[in-house]
Amino acid sequence: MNMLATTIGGRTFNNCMMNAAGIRCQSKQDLDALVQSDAGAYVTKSATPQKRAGNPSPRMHTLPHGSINSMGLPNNGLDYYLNYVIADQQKRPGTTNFLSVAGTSLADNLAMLHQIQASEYTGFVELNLSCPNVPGKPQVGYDFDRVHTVLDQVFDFYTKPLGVKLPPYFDLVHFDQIAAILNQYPLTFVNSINSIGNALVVDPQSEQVVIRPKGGYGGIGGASVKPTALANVRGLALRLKPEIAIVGTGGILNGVDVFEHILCGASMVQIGTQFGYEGIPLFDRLATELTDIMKKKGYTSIDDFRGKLKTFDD
Ligand code: RRO
Repeated sequence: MNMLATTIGGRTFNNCMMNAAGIRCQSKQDLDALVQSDAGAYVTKSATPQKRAGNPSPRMHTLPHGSINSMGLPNNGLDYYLNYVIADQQKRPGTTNFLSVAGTSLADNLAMLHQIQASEYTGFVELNLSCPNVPGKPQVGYDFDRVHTVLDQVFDFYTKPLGVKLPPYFDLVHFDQIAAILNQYPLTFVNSINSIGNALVVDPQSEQVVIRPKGGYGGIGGASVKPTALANVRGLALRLKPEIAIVGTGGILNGVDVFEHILCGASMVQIGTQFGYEGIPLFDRLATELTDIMKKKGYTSIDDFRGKLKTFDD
């Protein structure tokens, strides 16, 4: 058995690393490159029912320790991604990938999930409850009653494996509250975290914001979000029922970062900002780096250390 293999919802992946939604996964060409890569799976750009152009540019900006973006859900529409994952499933039976959906209303999410339920698709769906960048549309993940309503209505009819992509939480009481809701549903996984939303980056030289949408407000990803991501992965791993796997996303640049996410409880990790900067070779590098760490420590599978972070109370 491959050292980096992982299992979620009874599906096995050869490698526990993959792209994060939105990064190099919007076109067929992007997705084909991920299929050919060392990544253990891919996730498609979050889809809306119809194609969207997204927000005006500049809408992404590189930072010394990460990135800020306000893309505004540019995507080719659900049909495009659903056709892609179904065709891929026919070509490569036995593999599982992630289809991300992010309706800007509950009605849109339900309509998309009805279409997926009725289709031949058998892979994972990642329901994005945390897009921070659509003007006038708050992040569902910060409205706990709304999360309850959405999941009640989804699980009324949806029977295929489904997970949710969450925003970062910043209070332990919020970990308790969101976990108490998520534990009521047959979720296959929870993905934590999306970007840290509605941050503001200022260029002191030009005395201007660095991205155009929403007056410069956007989501932060990359190195600077790692401690927040680890806190959320660990916070959820300690509170969710064991049937719900954790996908850890946020601040991964190297094998040590992957190792830390897994120690905090992640069964799979996703890489966003750094995959955007580095492209496909990233996955080979991370696999080598994580394998080296595991060999030095005498671990032969990620289950040997997953969730086993120690505290001073242990
Ligand atoms: O497209 C975006 O602006 C976007 C989305 Br949907 C998301 O979930 N997270 C993010 O940082 N950007």
